[in-house]
Amino acid sequence: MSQDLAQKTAFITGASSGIGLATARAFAAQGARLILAARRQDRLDAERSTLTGAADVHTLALDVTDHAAVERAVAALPQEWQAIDILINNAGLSRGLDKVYEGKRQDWEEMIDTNVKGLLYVTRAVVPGMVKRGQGHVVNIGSTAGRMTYPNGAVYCATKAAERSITEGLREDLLGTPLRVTTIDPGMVETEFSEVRFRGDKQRAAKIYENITPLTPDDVADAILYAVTRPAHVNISEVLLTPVAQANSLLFHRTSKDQAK
Ligand code: NDP
Ligand code: 8X3
Repeated sequence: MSQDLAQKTAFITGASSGIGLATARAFAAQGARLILAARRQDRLDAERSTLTGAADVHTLALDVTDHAAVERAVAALPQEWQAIDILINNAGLSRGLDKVYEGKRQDWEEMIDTNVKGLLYVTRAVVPGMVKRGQGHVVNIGSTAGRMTYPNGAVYCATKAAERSITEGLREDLLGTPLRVTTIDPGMVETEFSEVRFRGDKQRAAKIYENITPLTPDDVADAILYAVTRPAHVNISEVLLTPVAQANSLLFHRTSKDQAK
């Protein structure tokens, strides 16, 4: 029997934009209860009206890089929000496209603190409760970048390779419990990702998605929905999805010769 999300409680990090927001909407349509976290709580609250069908919504201003804040926020959840069934570790970012020997330390730290340490902090705060209750599903958002490194992207790619290892290790560590662990690894998805990478340079960001049809955040949300609604004995370990015009981290087919990367 496939799993029903109605009244299930899902905690989604990075829900103020892109894949996280699309996932919140997809889960809402299935009647889920949503804990939505991001640094921009105003954005989360502004999106409430788009979460059609959600059984209930709780928003949290949370910076996943702040381990004390993560622990506090999870411990302080109101009683009726404490039993988290599904954790979507989606919060993440890239900064810059630079050669390793020319990269900026601040960019490296931000990517590693968010994509690796932030994922660990949230997992550490949420998963013990799942183990205690004997129920839970952790979905981590990886990337094609974690499977093949591209030039000028070594540190971002390394954070997604770390996500892959951590997901694998978590699955091993939870063996013998009913918990499930999945990594969803998208290729190019049009979100605010590139605008964040290029620190607000919209023109440079737009070039990434030129002459190619990228994935949409809804495409990724659909894959997440598939993974979490399989029967309880089925673990979807990994989903790798790319636009048809992308073979891997390095190979894209653009309708013009302009290569953005
Ligand atoms: P967006 O920039 O649209 O969304 C990123 C989200 O992460 C935002 O909601 C942002 O919220 C949140 N976030 C960033 N830093 C923090 C933080 N320190 N604490 C809490 N929340 C944070 O990008 P995407 O939707 O594309 O990215 C989502 C995930 O998907 C990331 O892990 C990314 O690496 C991954 N991914 C993206 C791909 C793409 O091509 N777009 C492809 C493969 C994977 P706020 O700023 O409000 O805190
Ligand atoms: C995001 C996709 O190719 O920009 O993980 O790294 S890519």
